[in-house]
Parts: sequence; C-alpha cells; structure tokens
Amino acid sequence: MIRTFTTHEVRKQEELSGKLWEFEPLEGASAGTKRNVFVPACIETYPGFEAYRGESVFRTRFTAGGNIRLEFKGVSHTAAVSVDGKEAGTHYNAYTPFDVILTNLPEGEHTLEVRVDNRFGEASALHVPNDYMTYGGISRAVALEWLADLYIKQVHVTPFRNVSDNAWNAKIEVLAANIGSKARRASITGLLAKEKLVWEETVIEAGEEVLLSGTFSFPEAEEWNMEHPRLYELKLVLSENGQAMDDLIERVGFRTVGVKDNRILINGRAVRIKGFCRHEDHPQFGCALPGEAIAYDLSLAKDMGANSIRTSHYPNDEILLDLCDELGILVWEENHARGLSEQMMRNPNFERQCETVIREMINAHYNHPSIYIWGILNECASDTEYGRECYEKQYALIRSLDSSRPRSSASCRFRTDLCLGYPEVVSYNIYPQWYHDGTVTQTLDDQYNWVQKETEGAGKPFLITEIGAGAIYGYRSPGHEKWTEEYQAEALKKQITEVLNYTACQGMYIWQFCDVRVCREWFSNRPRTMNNKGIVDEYRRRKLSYDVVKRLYSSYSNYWD
Ligand code: ADA
Repeated sequence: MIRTFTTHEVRKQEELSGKLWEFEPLEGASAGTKRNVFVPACIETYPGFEAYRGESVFRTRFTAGGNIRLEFKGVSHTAAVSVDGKEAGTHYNAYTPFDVILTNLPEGEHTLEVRVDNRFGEASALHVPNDYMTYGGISRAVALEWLADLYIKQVHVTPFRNVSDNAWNAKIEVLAANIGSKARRASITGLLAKEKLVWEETVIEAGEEVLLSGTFSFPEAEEWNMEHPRLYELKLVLSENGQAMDDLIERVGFRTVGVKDNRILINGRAVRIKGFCRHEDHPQFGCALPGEAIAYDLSLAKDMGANSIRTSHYPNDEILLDLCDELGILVWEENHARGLSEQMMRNPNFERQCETVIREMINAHYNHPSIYIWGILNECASDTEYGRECYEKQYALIRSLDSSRPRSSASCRFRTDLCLGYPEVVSYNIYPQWYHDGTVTQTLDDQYNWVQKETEGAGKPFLITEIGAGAIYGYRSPGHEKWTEEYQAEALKKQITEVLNYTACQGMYIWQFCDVRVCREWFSNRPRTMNNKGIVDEYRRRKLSYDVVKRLYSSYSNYWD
C-alpha cells in the first residue's frame, strides 16, 4: 500500500511491493541461498533470520519501457538499487523515501535488484545500536511509475487565513521537471476546493526543473481541525500543447499552526497535547507494519483519548500520516536521531546524514495537515558547544524548508541544555516515578523554573515529550513492585494527572504506546530485550494502565479555552 488515496490518474503507477520477491542473504551460513519473501517486510521476520545483520539482495522483475521512476518509501537502512545489473541509485536511512529515475529504458522485462545493508559502523551515523530495533530489508512500499519527459516532481501547499476577511488562502508551489533531451513548454492547472488554479505556461530546458508559485483564495474551504478533519484533493495536471502529460493528486487540510506566548495554536486555538510516543514495531512485522496494523494502533490511541502521536525517533511511513490527516490526530514528526553523544555526533557522516533526513522528511511530508511540529535530535548532546552548533544548523535548515511550523527537540539535559533559544517550543523527557523517586510536580517545577529563569527558552511553550514507566504484560504482584502492571498503572496516574494539571505545560506524550524490541546490545535494564514501557504490549494486549490512561486523557479537552 503506497498511500491511502489515489495520487495519479494520468501518470501510470503500479505497486511493485505487495508480493513475493527473491531474497538472497550475503552473510552467514545461508549466504548465497535464495528464497521468496514478501515485500515489504523486515528480514528479521523471516524464519531463520531473526538476528540477521548484514548485506542482502532483493530481486524482482517488472515490465516497462521509456522513462521510469522507481519510488522506495523505505529501505533499511542502506540501499543500492540496480536495474538489469547497472547501478541506478543509492540511499541511506530506513525512514525516508527516495526515488530512482531511468530514462529511455528499452521496452520489455527488467530485473530490479536492491542491495540492502543493515550493519552498524561508521558509514551509518544514525542507525546505531539503540533502545529500539534497527531492522533490515525493504520495509515500506515500492512503486513503479511511467513518466513523460515533463513531470510534476513535488507540490507544497501552505494554507493561511487572509488578514482582511479571514478567508482561506494557500500558497501553492509546484516543482516541474524536464527529464527529456529538448526544451519543453509546460502548462500547469489545478483544482482545489472548487477553485481552478492556473499558472502561466513556462519553458523548461532539458534536464532542468522549474518552481511555479502562486497564492490562491478558497472562499468555500472549510477548516481542518481535530474534531472535523476536513480534507480536500488538490488535482494538478501538467499539459503540453493542450495534452495532459502528467498529474499529481495531493491532499490539503486548511489549518494554521502557530505559537503565541506560551501556547501552541492550531487555527488560533491553544491546544492541549495528550499524546503517545510510538515506535514502528510489531513482533510479526518488525518496523514494516501494514496499513491495517497502523490503523489499529491509531484506533487504540484514540480510544484512550489521545490527540497526538510523536513519531519517535524518525519519520514514519506515510500511511500513518495519511491516517492521522483523516482521523484528526496531530503529529510531532522528528528526524532520525536518538541519544547520540557528542562523540557519536562527531561521526564524519552525522551532519550530512541528518541534513538528508531532514530534507527528505520535510519535502515528502510537507502537506500533511496533521504534522504540527518538526522535532530533531532526541536526547542528543545539546549541552556541549559542538552539539549546540549542530542543533543550530539543523534548526536553520528546517526553517529554510518550512517556515510554517514550529520546531522543537526532546531534551534530557536538565539544567544544562544550551539550545533552548533556537526552537519555538521547549520540550523535555522526564521520568519521575521510574528512573527516580521525585514527584512529578517537583520535577516539573525544577525543570520549568530553570528554563524560565536561566535560558532563552523562557516564555516559550513547554511540553513534556516523554514520561512513563515499565511493566511486563501479565506480571501482577500484590507488592506493586516496579515492572508490575500495578506499578505502571499507579505511576501513569500520577504522571498524567500532575502534568496535565500543570497549567504552564502545554501537554504531554506518554513513553510509549507499545512495548518494542530493542537492539541486543541494549539488554541491560531491558527485560526480554524489549523496552517495556508500552501501555499495550508488543501484541497490543492492554496492560492495566490502559484504562487509567483512557479515563484521564478522556477527561481533559483538546483545548485550553
Ligand atoms: C529516553 C529516550 C527513549 C527511551 C526512554 C526510556 O528518554 O528518548 O528512546 O529510551 O528514554 O525508555 O528510557
């Protein structure tokens, strides 16, 4: 499944995933053997490959010719793509999409090979042994598309309200490309919320791209919000001499995001965040959850009264974003980095790899109305001078790509964070009642007061981006010790009540939605080699805390007014 809606009516598209491919491991006892495996899926879900870390090759065949675009929504974590034995492109990072374009491919059957690498080492600064599992494989959908010489590469829509009459407007930026060998004339038209959109005809030189921008008014558009997540289709068509060459269908939700004083505003209203941090993880699917399983997770989160998901700690499969757009769930989407020390941030690939993730995440996910904030660098070295420089650059990069959304970073640098002057929202991960015995309110007071009195984060919205406690599903004990379901339920009760009653704080994300597998190097303090702080376990079975969260989250409204 590529998206939850059709994205092309003119451009021909075929899903290459959703079927068996040939898999050939290149390491270990089974190196060189071949078997058929379902794509998308994670290697570690194939029997006999539960602990596989190494290189492997995935193969399939497709029939096509002319200009071909292969889109990969996610390959974990490094991919080298070749067609008919010729290298066609490479990509690093499991969690962002990439494409490969081949021009003038002869008509007929072709072999597509994806060489996948999920090893840790210096070449990978962001996928490191961590408190979640880095799986291997083709973990998200793969699409094959037939392109004309001219095609629509991207559209970004930024809705805003007109100051004079409050009507909805949107800035629409269309990037069109010419992959042919001669200059072409492109006319782009569109339809959105009953309004016709027209751009002036433009010449695009061979091999060039042109960005067409326009601001349009949408008098009939209705607002997208959490309660009524109204979505519109934007249909763009690119024509030459009156003949449609290409199209792109995207979805738009008319809403604004902002920050005023210490509040986070959606459509001008101060929102109270009641969220879950969620990893893409499931014993059956690894990180390659099918749409149905993602939708099930979201239905549980909604049932518990949550209104937001934090995609900790990487950009998510676009299916989740499509569903959140449809369900009115706010999304904190973040780049890929968790708990990197200064030494790890000094990996020679770190800055380049982070920059690529940020660019690919924002370019691909810009239009999702559910995304209300971009997060970066969870719990990295924001307390050192070198770390500060990295945060500053990454925040600046986000701003250059998207000036419409606030930015933040989930920090654990108590009283030492040097970076609170850069983002619009100050966020902290705290674990009172789990890693230490202080009360929740004391911990909040301590952190909040320091931010207000001693940092450039003063006066900014303040969020708790993680709080939680561990419990092993089914472990009950009258002593209510740590790791029992009883202990978790009691801790969560205090954590939620005290955070949501702390009116200076704009809301919270529970760590975490479900139990997740962690890398084997992370066994310490991680019974079962799992992070057991889920409110449901890895199979989504409800722990005692489920009803506690549900009762408490449901008793606070989505807004402060
Ligand atoms: C951190 C981190 C999470 C997870 C959590 C925990 O704050 O951001 O990824 O490791 O702690 O469970 O301790």
